[in-house]
Amino acid sequence: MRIDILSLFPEMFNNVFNESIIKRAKELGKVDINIVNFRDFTNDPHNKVDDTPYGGGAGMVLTPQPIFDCVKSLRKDNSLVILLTPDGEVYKQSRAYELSHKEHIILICGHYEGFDERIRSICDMELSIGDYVLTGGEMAAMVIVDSVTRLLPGVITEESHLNDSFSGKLLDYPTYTKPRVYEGMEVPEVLLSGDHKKIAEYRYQESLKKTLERRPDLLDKE
Ligand code: 6GU
Repeated sequence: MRIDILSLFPEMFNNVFNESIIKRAKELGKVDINIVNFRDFTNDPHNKVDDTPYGGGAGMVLTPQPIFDCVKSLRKDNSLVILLTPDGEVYKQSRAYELSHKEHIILICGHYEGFDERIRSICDMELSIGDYVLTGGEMAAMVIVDSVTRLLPGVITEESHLNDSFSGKLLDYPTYTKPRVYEGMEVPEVLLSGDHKKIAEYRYQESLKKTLERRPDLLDKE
C-alpha cells in the first residue's frame, strides 16, 4: 500500500513513522509512506498557502491552488483522496479495515482556521478522529496510518487483530502474564488450567461483561 500525506509540517511525522509497527511495516515493504509539503506546489511568489476569509472572520484559510495541484500530481486511477477535518465522518475500526484494502491513499491535513470549501470537491471521503478539535490534521493522519498499517497482511500476526476491541462488537478480555501473584493480586485460576474451551468461554464472558459496563452502545450496533 502507498500512503501520501499532504502537510505543511512534514517533520511532525518523523518519530511516529520510524518506530515500532509502522517502522517494521515500512522495512518489510508492506507500506510506502510519503510526506508531501504542499507549500512546494504554491504558485504564490511569496510561497503563501493561505489567505483571509471572504466575508470576514478570524484566522487564515488554506487556498485551493496548492492542494489541487499537489493532489493532481499524485492521484492515480486507484487513489482514494481523504480530507482530514473535524466535520468529517467519525473514524471507526470498520473504516480502518476498508482502507487497509486500498492500493493508494492520499491524506490531506487541513491547518490553521480552515480550508477553502472548494477543496472538498477533489476528495472522495472526509474523516474526523473524534469529537474534539485539533490544531491540524497531522495527528489524525498518524492515527489513521497506524490503525491501517497494523491491519496489512503480514505486519502483525492475524490473531492479534482478530481479537482486538472493536473488530467484533466486544471490548478486549483481560490479559495477564508472569508472575502468578503480584502485590497480592492473583491471575484467574482458569487461565492456568490448560483447558482451552474453558479459557475461551471465560474470555468471552469477561469481554461481554466489560462491554456491558463500559460501552453498551457497541452492543446496539447492526
Ligand atoms: Cl481530522 N482534524 C482536526 N483539525 N481536528 C480534528 C480531526 C481532524 N478529528 C478530530 N478533530
